[in-house]
Amino acid sequence: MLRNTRTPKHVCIHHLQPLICYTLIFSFLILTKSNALNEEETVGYGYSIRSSTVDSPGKILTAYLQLIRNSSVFGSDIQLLCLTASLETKDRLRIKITDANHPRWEVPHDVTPANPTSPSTSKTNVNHHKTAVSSSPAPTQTSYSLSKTPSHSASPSPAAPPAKLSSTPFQRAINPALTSSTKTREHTKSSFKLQHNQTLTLWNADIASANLDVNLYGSHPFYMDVRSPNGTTHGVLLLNSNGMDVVYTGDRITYKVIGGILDLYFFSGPMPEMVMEQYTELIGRPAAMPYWSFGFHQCRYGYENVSDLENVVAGYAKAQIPLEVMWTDIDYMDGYKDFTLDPINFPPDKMKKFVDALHQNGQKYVIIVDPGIGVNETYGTYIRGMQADIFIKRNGIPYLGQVWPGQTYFPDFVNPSSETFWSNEIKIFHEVLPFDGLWIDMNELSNFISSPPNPSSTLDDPPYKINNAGIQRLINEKTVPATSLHFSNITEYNAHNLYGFLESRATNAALSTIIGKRPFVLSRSTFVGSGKYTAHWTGDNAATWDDLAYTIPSILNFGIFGIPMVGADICGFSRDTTEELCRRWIQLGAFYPFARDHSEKGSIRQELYIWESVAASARKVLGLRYRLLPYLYTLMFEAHSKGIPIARPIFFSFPQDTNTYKISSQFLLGKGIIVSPVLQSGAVSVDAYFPAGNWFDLFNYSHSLSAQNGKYVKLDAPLDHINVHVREGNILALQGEAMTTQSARNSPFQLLVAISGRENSSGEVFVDDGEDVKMGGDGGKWSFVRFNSGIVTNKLILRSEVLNREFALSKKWIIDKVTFIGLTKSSYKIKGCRLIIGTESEHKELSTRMNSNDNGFVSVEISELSILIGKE
Ligand code: MIG
Repeated sequence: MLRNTRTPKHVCIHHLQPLICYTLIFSFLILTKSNALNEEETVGYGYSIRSSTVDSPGKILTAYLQLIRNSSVFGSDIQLLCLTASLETKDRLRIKITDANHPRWEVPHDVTPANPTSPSTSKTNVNHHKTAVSSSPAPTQTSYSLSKTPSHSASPSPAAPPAKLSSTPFQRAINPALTSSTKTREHTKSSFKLQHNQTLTLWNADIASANLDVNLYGSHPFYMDVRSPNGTTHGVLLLNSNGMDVVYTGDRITYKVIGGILDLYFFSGPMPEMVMEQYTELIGRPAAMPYWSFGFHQCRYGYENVSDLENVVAGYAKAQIPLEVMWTDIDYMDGYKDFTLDPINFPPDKMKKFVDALHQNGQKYVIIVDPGIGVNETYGTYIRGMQADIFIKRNGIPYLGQVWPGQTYFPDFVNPSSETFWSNEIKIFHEVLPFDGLWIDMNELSNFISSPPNPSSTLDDPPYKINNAGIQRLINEKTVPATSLHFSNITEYNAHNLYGFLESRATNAALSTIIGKRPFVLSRSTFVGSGKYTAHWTGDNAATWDDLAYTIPSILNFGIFGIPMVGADICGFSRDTTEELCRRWIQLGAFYPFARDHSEKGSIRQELYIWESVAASARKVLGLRYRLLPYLYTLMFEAHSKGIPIARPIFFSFPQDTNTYKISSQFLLGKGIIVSPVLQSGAVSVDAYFPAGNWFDLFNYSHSLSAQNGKYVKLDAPLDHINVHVREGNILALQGEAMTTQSARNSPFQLLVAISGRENSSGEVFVDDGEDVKMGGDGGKWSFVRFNSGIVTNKLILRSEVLNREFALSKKWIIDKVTFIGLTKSSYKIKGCRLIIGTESEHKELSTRMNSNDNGFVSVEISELSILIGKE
């Protein structure tokens, strides 16, 4: 691939973007037809600028690009392209390139609103979007180079020579001089940072996440780019739902997209958290999750009957391990048909009694449903689906696939009538069994059979073969064929990657109406914006030490994709786990945002009480998790209002510490808690990285470590211990340990104040009833408290500011203990503490206890307090 020989035209859009100038260098509009072509052969292809205008006072640039020369590779070329570059907000630049004369498939506006002004929860249906759809694979390819230069740079530095591009309908190279870059796609990877020279394929597929480096269940063509030395961060989304290969070589990214348009969004940051705010402003803020969903979940594929379920619940109670949610996989169904109960093993009366008992105990129940509806003339759901005519079609009749129930039809969630159908089925079944949430699996779509391509179309077997399943598997394999049709003749070819998104949306809407509370949906397949409706688990991992380690990058990725409620199957899904692995896995899994133990049918049982050593670890780590529930829930609120993930890569809080960029074995919860798990068999210590600051062990406040500039520390990690530290400068609101989140919420709050020598400490807590459909917002029943602490003239001060205090006061929550850690003896003398939260009259009978530890830090505990939360 070559630069064309015309005089380069630099179109610098610095009048559009005051801070950063994204410079499009059109000299790089080049031919890219085929990597089979050598340099001479490619000379003279590509596009040239025919005209360009800037309007709406410097906000929109429009350019028409004329094809220079036709090429026969992949069919005919688009003759004229229209490029628009617009500054949609002060920190979002959109560059859209499409066929100037013929409409092409675009991701519908109700999936990702084109110009959202605020977090979008409003929804219309896909079909309201009338963009006509081109049914042929995109026949044109372009490439350009993008460089980030200071806004006043007169002559942008020439981009590095583009990497050789393989032939593809639509492709472009971006050269953002990547220093460090995090993900685009759902792929299991050993590292969080993107490695050089790899192809990331996006085509949603039922491929177990135990497989490295192949396309999995979801598609997220988004990456975050963090640059040393300052940690300046930006994000880039290619909003496109078609199949694609994304090739990353280290200095450039090439998108090889087999349909749709090129619709790029650049989010200017410049901090990671700001990129998340900007990204989720466009794609939608993550859904609020109910308080109970932060408890511990137990699932298994292969529970045999109701008494099996009852015994598991009893096993947890007996072992005194918290169990919040019991789950059931497809085993409960009659012949694997959705919305039915196996009359022998899971009969309705016994099941109802079981669920009622869970509810009486403050516990919850979640069941699985698959999209495929069994073709069976005596099955109500099937009959109603046929009557409503909502199944995906091929050749004019419903497409016949095969999944668990045997022959199946698939509801077409593009069709608004499908939402009505689906909601009605959920409602009918909820009357039989009052479940609390739904788990939607197999929605890639997964199909046990592969239908042959339709010979009269190129869609089922397009000329450019994306690297599906790592072997350029036909895109038709094990899914619904690409020539199938959705509502208003939208092809599966275009809508394939949206299926899980659309099913999540329909399921979320149904649950909020039917249950009338905040919905809990767990979806396997996701797309850009799925976080608005669903939580996610990372799918079928295996019970191996490698898989344990991979869960960290996978979970961090989903936070960045705007799906903060994410977890991996604790103790491993497939294969037999071991006592040691399961023990280490619950130690880590207790700090996943979504914590669920799940295993495959036929594998050995792995409930946490099976081994005494695992049970002991579970009590310890879930004890800490439950104490942290107010903190986790406050992070949920932050995610819901700003899009910032719950579990974060370390660079989120320390973007200037370049050592953090490559870390895939530790992560942050919020801004101040670092989790440093053991990921190797037999290990009893861990080499953990600590960015600058004083860090305090959350299990034992008297231990601490000090990293002046950021350093690796070898920490003891005996078999019963995981290292979890809080950094100086943070205040955590904690509650007591309990067997359910409901009883934990009734215990008094305690504050942990990690005093810092360099800054005031701060922390916040959001409280509401935990299940109102809405979280926060106007007139809502919630309170928000911000705590601040510091040392002023030898006095230790703690203050709070409360928003909407009526709600907290009505609950009569109190703080009964405040612990300060990190006071240094040398710098001042402690003569008792003056504690101010609201009025001083609140500190009547204080009992204080002072401890000092080996590192010279002092901790002070003030107990027997009864400070009302919300009182000023
Ligand atoms: O074909 O429902 O990823 O969690 O246990 C397998 C059975 C279907 C795949 C899910 C897994 C679940 C399993 N499902």
